[in-house]
Amino acid sequence: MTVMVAAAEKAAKALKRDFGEVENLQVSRKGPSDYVSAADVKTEKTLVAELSKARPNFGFVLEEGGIITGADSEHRWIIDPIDGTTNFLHGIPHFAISIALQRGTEIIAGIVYNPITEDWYRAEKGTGAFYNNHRMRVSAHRSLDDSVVATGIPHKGRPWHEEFIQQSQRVMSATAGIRRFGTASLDLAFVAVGRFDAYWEMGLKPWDIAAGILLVQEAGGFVADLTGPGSPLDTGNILATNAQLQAPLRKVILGTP
Ligand code: LIP
Repeated sequence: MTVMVAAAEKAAKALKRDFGEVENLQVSRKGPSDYVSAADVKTEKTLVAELSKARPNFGFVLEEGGIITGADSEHRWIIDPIDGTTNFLHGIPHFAISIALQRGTEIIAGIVYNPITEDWYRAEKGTGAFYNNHRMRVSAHRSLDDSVVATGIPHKGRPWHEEFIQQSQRVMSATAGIRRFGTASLDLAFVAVGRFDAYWEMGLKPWDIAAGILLVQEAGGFVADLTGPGSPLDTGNILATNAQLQAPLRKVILGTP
């Protein structure tokens, strides 16, 4: 945990400066997109360098750099340097550095850090989850009527458009509201801290959700694949809820009896 936090802190310094610059670039004709891709790569490089210094043998699964196999084949870091890139690109201060540590197939530690609000969400397997220095618990809402449910909306170039429309139509008539904030790792962190009662999305990558999955589990919630028995880390389709809503919400999303 110390190693992960130190790496994220180091990478966040430059990322904050880059975000300030992106806000200025919004009004320029060329726009900030090349600049943001460079910030993504630079942040990832800092994280890889810092984590490698502390744990030279661990491997990596990286959003930008792909898979790096380590001498220690048991351990690998799963990293999204800027989760919520579209928010970052548009000057919306809701994005995060997400780092998970996997041992074998199990996620054993994770952090999600929003460098703008300076909020930390952290968990280690078996020892609970923390929001800054407070212990996190998922919400206690038992009924879908009272529940606020987060999701991700597929966009141009992504599959599942038709399915999402059907799903959200069912969810909107069964719950207190749907939210789309644009950063999967923070959506999961918000479930863990009890702000959202649940979150579902399809077509995600392991680096979007690896750390967030552990946050929800260690905060007393449930995470599963949306449709089948597989792991959302493999399928990319996720349903994360508090302790009560997993089965009823799944039925509503999928429209099953
Ligand atoms: C993004 C997610 C977001 C999801 C997007 C995308 P990126 O990750 O966090 O919530 O809806 O489709 O995958 O690309 O910004 O790291």
